[in-house]
Amino acid sequence: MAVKMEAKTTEIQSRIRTSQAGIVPDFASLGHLTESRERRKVAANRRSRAGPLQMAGNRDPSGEFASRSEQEENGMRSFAMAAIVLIASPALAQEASKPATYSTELTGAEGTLGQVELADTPGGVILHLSIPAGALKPGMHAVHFHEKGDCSDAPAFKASGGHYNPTGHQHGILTANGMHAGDMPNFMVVEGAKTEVELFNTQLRFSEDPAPLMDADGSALIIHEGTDDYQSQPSGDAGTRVACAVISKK
Ligand SMILES: [Cu+2]
Repeated sequence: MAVKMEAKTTEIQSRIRTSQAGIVPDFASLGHLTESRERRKVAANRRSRAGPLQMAGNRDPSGEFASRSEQEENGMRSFAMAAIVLIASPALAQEASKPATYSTELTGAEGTLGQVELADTPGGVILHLSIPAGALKPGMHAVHFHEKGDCSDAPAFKASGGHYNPTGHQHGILTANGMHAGDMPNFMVVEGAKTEVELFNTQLRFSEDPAPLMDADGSALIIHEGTDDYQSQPSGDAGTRVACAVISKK
């Protein structure tokens, strides 16, 4: 299960990275993907309009019978093309819609500690963390979505509540009745290096059931001092909360 999730995350990352020259997979790159699909759609429409005219110009003038059957054929072709365009349009329009995004600051014990970017996709929520060098202790850290959008009690960050778990599961990807909707893999902070992490959570959406991040009391993104063991109850024995970000309806 862990391997499957990792593979999915890798696929998303490589899709985003290959779409743009930059290393940082900002959400403009998603727009770039949909933009090129839009261009293909326009080109396909142009071809379908130009097609029958070009074929009429190439008509063989030697026999009326032959040109009539060609005309019929051309008519059939343009009808078939129109049908394809009509069938394809709803799917293309759906693909072209850009995901909703949300940006918020990550707060530590002494103020701003980094940046959080979220994107709401048909398959789940993409989380992108940007944390400057030196802001977090080097090593592996747990990261979860917690149940309330409240980071007002720094440095404890207990006001954010427990893990976001609207579906009533146990904590951890290694647990039989797991996992919480807010559970995610640990990430690495390298000494002296900026941290850029991208995770994909298939259980969450911005506002759709069964696990909307932007419900009445919002949610919080919490980073812990230690590592999630993916099985201890109720929160993976991940240690103190060291950073918090509010996620709520704007
Ligand atoms: Cu947590």
